[in-house]
Amino acid sequence: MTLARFHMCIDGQWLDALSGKTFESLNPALAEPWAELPDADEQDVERAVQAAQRAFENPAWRKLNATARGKLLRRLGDLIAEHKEHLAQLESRDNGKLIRETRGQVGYLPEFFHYTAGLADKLEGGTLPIDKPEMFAYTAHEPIGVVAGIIPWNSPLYLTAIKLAPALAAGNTIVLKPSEHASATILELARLALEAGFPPGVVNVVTGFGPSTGAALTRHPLVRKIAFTGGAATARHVVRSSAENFAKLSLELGGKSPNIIFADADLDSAINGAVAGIYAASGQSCVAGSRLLVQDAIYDEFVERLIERAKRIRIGNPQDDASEMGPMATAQQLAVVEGLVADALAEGARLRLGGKRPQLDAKGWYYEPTLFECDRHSMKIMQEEVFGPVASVIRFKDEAEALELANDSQFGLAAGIWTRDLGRAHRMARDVRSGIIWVNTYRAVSAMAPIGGFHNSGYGRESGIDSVLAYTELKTVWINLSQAPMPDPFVMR
Ligand code: TXE
Repeated sequence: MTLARFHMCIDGQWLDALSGKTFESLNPALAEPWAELPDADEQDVERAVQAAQRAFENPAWRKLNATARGKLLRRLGDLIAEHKEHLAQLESRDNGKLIRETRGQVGYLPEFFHYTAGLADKLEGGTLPIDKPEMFAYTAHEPIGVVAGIIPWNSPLYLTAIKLAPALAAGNTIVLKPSEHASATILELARLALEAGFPPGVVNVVTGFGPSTGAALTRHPLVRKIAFTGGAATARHVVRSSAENFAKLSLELGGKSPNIIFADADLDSAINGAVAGIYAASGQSCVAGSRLLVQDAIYDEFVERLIERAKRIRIGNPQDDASEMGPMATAQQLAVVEGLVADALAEGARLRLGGKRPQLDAKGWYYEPTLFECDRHSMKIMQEEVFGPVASVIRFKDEAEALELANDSQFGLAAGIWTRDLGRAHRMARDVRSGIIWVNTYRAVSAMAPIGGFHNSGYGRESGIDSVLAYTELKTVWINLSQAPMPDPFVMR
């Protein structure tokens, strides 16, 4: 089979790596290569960052007013809408995500650009009610400079959009480093950005591996902000790099999110919510509701009905409209899932469903929907992120215990609360330590809604009205209105 051939986007040019090296991207549904991409090393990253720095200083971008930047973003959103089927197909082939899910995600993607476009010219500073009568002082938001966007493989377009749109709205330039497992759609996005009219060098994409391409980018002295989504181990490398260049950082690192089902919940909805939380996207979602906490009175019924529903999930080719669960995106991730399932069995968790690869004709990296019942919340399968279709369920007796279990985690990204009791919904929403709380729903996303986590789920927020501010520097300007001579230079004024 001939491989599709992609090039990197640096300074508006479509380039190979200077070394000429390439790597292959694999189709997870077939476990075979489908595309070949440049393997960027330090010198390619240098070219990309220099291009981004030049573009940052170039009046064609630097002097473009905020309203004009907003218009470019709006145009990019429109172009994404025009090309949505192509982007959805490409992402599904590259990372094995269901076509129905990539269509949904790409269909909504323009909203991130349109919403953020409207924020570009609303970054108002303020005049300060300064307590020194001879002074006038104000603040202004300015772009930071070159941004590095480090993107994982699970939802590349969405996770890029929530970095790219605010970075550009604020007037920065960016070098994106997509995952080595799923780069194709990010290159297409760069093509659309050029078509929309962003000057060359404003949006660059370097392709390659984390420890080489990614590390060269995050430690580069001209990089002023790093927006990272990925795993905690990698995040530690990124945090260390930022000790070199003092780049500002945002980290979104996944979690072990509790999905809490009270006895008074609408059970049909809660079961759908549990399935959406852990089996959608084969569990490869940062907000996966992988910890099911279920109240005693409905525990047995809930578990039996969840198993019955999960057994009917259609596993199959992600490009088939009828499929409900596709493969794991990478062979490595499948190995991670198998390792954690083995650990759970060894620790005494009761396997109620799945726990193995399905019998399919395809040789992709498929894994069955899996459910463990646990007696102890300290079990590894209750504490570690699996990033696969593996849920663990445990019972609780009352609200206080539900809260205690929910907060017994190193993470704090998301939580689901299923109840018809309004007061309880609000109490739990107040007391659960997570960045996102969903009440009687799960996995809802909006351009207007911030996402990000507490604790080891990272820091910083993406999306929402403040997201653009995270891509700005705040400047304070003092104007001396007095005509009097400068007073005593040795006294702070
Ligand atoms: O991601 P990595 P991996 C979690 C999930 C998964 C684990 C590891 O639990 O099992 O992370 O996944 C780039 N300097 N999430 O290994 O390594 C890399 O090339 C700079 C949660 O696939 O974090 C890719 O572009 N960059 C998550 C990006 O980092 C480096 C989504 C993410 O890869 C680098 C994915 C380095 N030294 C996995 N090393 C979420 N929060 O949604 C790697 N990279």
